[in-house]
Amino acid sequence: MSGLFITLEGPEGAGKSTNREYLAQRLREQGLDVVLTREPGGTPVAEQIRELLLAPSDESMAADTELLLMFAARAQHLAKVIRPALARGAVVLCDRFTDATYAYQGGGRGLPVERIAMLETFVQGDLRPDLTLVFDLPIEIGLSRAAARGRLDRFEQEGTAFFEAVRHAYLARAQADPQRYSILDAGQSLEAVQRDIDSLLPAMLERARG
Ligand code: T5A
Repeated sequence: MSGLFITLEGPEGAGKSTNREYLAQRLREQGLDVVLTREPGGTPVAEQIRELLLAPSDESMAADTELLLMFAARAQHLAKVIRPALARGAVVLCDRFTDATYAYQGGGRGLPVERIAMLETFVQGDLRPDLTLVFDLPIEIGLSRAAARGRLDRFEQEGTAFFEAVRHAYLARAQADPQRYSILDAGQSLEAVQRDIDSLLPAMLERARG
C-alpha cells in the first residue's frame, strides 16, 4: 500500500467532522487525492450498521454485540473504501477508526483490550493508521456542543463516568505512541485548533509524498 491513512479521534463534540473538512481542503490545495470517510459507516452497508449502533432502543445492546457490529462495519469499510483508496495512493482521512473501539468499548464499556486486539488483527491484518490526530477537550464542553445539535444518540445518552473513561483511554493510547499520535487541544477556538493542524501539515505532506 502506498497511500497515507490518517484518522481523527476524540470524545463527542470534539470537532473531528469540522476539522476533517478543513484538513481535507488543505491537503487538496497541495494536489493530493483525498478520500473523506467516517466510522462507523463509510459505505451503504456500514451506514446501515451505524444506524443500528446509534439509534436509542428499548432493548439494551450487549457490549459484545456493540463490539462485533463496530468491527462488522469496519470490515465492510476496509474492503470497499479504505483499502482500494490506499492501494491507488490516496490520502484517506477517516473520522474515527479502531482507536474509538479501544476508547469506547474498551475504556467506556470495560471490555478487555485483548478481545479488541484479537478482532483488530482478524479484521485489519497489519493495517493501522499512519497518523492519528486526537482532539482532546473536557467532556462537559464536548457534550454541550453535541447537545446543542438536538436529539442525543445512544452513545451521547451515557453518563459522565463513561466519557471520562473514553477520554482517559484515548490519552493513554496517544501518550504511549507519540510517533503516530498528535494530541490537539480541541477546547480552544476553532481558529486556534486549525492553526495547530496547520503546524502538522508539513510532516503530513512529507509522508504523503513518500
Ligand atoms: N463509536 C465509534 C464507538 O463506540 N466505537 C467505534 O469503534 C466507533 C468508530 C458515533 C459514535 O460511535 C461511537 C463513538 C460515537 O459516540 P460520531 O458520529 O463520529 O460517532 O461521533 P460524534 O463524536 O458524536 O460526532 P460529533 O459530530 O458529535 O463530534 P465531532 O465530529 O467531533 O464534532 P463536530 O465537528 O461535529 O463539532 C460539533 C459542534 O461543535 C462545533 C461545531 O461547529 C459543531 O457545531 N465546534 C466548535 N465550537 C467551538 N470551538 C471549536 N473549536 C469547535 N469545534 C467544533
